[in-house]
Amino acid sequence: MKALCFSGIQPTNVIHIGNYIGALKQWSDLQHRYPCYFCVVDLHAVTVTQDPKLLRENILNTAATYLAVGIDPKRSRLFIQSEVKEHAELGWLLGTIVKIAELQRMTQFKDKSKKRGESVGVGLFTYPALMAADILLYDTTVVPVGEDQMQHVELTRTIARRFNQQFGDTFVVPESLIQTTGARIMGLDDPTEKMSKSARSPMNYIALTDDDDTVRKKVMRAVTDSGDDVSYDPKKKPAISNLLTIYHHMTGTHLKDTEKKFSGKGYGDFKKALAEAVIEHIAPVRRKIAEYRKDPQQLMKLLDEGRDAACEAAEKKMNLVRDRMGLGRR
Ligand code: AQP
Repeated sequence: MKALCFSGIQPTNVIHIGNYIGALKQWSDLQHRYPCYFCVVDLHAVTVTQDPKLLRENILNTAATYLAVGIDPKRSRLFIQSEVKEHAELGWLLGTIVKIAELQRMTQFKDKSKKRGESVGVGLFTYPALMAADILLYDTTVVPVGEDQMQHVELTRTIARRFNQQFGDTFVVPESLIQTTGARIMGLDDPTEKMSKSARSPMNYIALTDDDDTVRKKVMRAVTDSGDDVSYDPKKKPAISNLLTIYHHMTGTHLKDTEKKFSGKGYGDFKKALAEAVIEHIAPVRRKIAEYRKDPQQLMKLLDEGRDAACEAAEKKMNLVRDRMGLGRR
């Protein structure tokens, strides 16, 4: 069986360094090991209210970000989820396979619905069925995910096995591929919650499009712990440990070496170094995003090509699924 990788990001806002460390950075390496499908998952984005004009902007910015971090359209298929209709169709069908109790156990749904109360739509609840469809449509074998998405990949595996048992061998059962350090980057304004695109304040995250001064301001204002020693201890010092983790991912420096380097220097010096490390890493990405956005024709052409290739594979799989389930006419 051919190894294949699928992943996606919701175009719900600007992409932040949590998305970069937890997902994008891995993707650009993975494409050298596997054929990859990288999708802008706009159907997932609308599971919470979006402004239509802004959503279109965010879709193109997200696609430009994929390219800017090094996703190579010659190696990988880059496309927009809603442009391949089979995602929605298979999402519906898998919704008939997954159990309500399984969806109720999803911690991401619990967290997101707690914040939104009565206004939660059914789509947010059935989100994992659509995510399973995204993955299973392409015979994906590996799914690079942050810790927060692991539960959804586990459920995808359950759904695939159940479908195969009920209707015969149809889907490949995929594996999660997770980074051990820095899989969960926490908010700069609150190290007890993960950094999130839809955070209330932009002080929560560093966007890949933030200019240098904004990065400096956000890092310098990031919440710290009591005391002043720069040491890694996620339980006792969650804020500084989070900043150390980001520093590690920006510079490749081991945590112990960074602790040594800043021993006796206090938080201020460390934060200044962190801000410069982040800038050095993301400023070229920001410039490339701007270049892709300035040349819409190139971006559109690449997205057309990605869509066509994805459609071809998805159509083939859906023909098999319809056949196995006895839908429609032959
Ligand atoms: N804080 C994070 N640390 C590490 N990885 C993260 N990811 C997200 N936040 C962090 C990883 O980024 C990928 C894309 O995520 P998504 O857009 O599908 O949705 P999400 O996980 O819900 O990301 P956000 O930023 O929190 O968006 P909103 O606020 O819109 O829900 C995933 O691989 C995820 O693990």
